[in-house]
Amino acid sequence: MREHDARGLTRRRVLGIGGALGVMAATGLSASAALARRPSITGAELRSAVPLPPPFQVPLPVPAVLKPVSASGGVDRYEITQREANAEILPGVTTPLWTYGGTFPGPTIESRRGRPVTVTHRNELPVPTVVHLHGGRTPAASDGYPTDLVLPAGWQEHSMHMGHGSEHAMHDPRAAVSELTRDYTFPLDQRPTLLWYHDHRMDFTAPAIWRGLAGLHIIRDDAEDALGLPAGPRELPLMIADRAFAADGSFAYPALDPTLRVRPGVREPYLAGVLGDVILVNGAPWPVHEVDAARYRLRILNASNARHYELEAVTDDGRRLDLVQIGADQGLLAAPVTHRLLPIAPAERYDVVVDFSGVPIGSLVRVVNRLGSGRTGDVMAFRVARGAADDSRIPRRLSTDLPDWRRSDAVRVRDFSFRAGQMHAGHGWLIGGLPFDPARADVTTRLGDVEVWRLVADVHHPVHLHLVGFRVLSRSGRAPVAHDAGLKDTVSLRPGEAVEIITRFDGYRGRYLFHCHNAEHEDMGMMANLEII
Ligand SMILES: [Cu+2]
Repeated sequence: MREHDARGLTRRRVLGIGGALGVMAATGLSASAALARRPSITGAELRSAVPLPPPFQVPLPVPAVLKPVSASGGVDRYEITQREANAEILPGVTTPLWTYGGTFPGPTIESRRGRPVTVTHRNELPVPTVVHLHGGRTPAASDGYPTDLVLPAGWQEHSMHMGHGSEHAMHDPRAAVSELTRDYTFPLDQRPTLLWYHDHRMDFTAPAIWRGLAGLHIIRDDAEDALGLPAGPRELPLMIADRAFAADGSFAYPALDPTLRVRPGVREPYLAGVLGDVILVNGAPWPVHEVDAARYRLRILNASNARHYELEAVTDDGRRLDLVQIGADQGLLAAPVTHRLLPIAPAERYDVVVDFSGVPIGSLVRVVNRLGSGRTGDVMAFRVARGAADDSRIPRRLSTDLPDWRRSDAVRVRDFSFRAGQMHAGHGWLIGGLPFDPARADVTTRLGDVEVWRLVADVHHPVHLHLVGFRVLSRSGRAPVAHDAGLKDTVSLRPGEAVEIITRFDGYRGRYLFHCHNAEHEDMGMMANLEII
């Protein structure tokens, strides 16, 4: 696509803030009511039909680190089988899951910066799958485009007339479909950080993640190792995800087609997003973890489909501990930023250090969610079990390699609205007024170009760009907020907000995506193509 075409497309998409605050069909809120209320939740909550355990009883699991099947030739090779498995998530209750390798979360992959990894995924699930490494700087062929399906054995395309999902797959001439297995190659030539891999199948991403298809991938390098941050057992990945449980112990989900084979979508009350009434951390409900009275590095991911959190660490005597942020989605900040309250939207990651040394031995530090109510107001707890020596530190300078793009570097500015609208004669979520179409060119840009994007929202939309990290330039004309620091790949648009981001499209040419990471919005059209030429 020629550049002037791309510019023409951009002009057609220009929308003022006023445009984005039009009718809010999904919530029934008028624009002024939405602004006044700033609803803390976008979505509707399912209620579990089984008894729920008291908080802070189940120990925090830490996902096992996967061993490579081979490390020869400078490449780490892994194999993961996607399969059904049962887990005891609530004590005494069996929950059937869709898993990577039999567990939820899936196994963690640990890598070194610049050392390539190949993961052979084998699909033994009853539906097609797609793997995306969120935050990865990945060649397009391994980035998990939603129509690049891995089909299970014996899969037949079903009833094309019934679901637009199948039509999309069939009508995307560029789809690279494979049978049973696919090798995903990740060069990992990027800043060290916490990534996550999850399903990204056309029209069915949200229920597939909900059933368990999510895992962590950590990239490290020598410079980060040398900083002296808390490490070993004092570095904990925390994948936070809400779920609800049906009477038979399975994860409840309001899918129109519970087989997830043909018809995409969710029942009407849940069109804005599916929320659960149980908060899982690393797959355990409201867990507790014993810690030393020392600094801990908590690598937090919000893997929820639609739930936002505002996290606080509160001691038994009501004191709020500092959450010292050292990293964002795409790695270390330049310098630490101290928060008392940390908002986290779906797919965002925050790397924080919490110091338990001033907390009385034997007492609890609760991680609470100020956006929750009742049981969803709790996330997990740490029990400070013992005094201990601590030679960790938080350097005042954490990194010196953050990109410093300026507005004047940008060769173009694009505007995108993220809002509710019509899709296939029903409810959809649209970018620039359009539902996703794999065959349409939405953004075409040249490798190496710097661009400013202005994103406006009706309700909450966590916007994610594949391939590249970006920096937040402004929020509704004002300076970014404290937790916008560093290099991000997902930015939380709050209701009625306009956010400017800046990035350089480098890495690889090819077909990528940008989309809302409210997983239900994503399945209902809120994705667009990003073609780098
Ligand atoms: Cu959204």
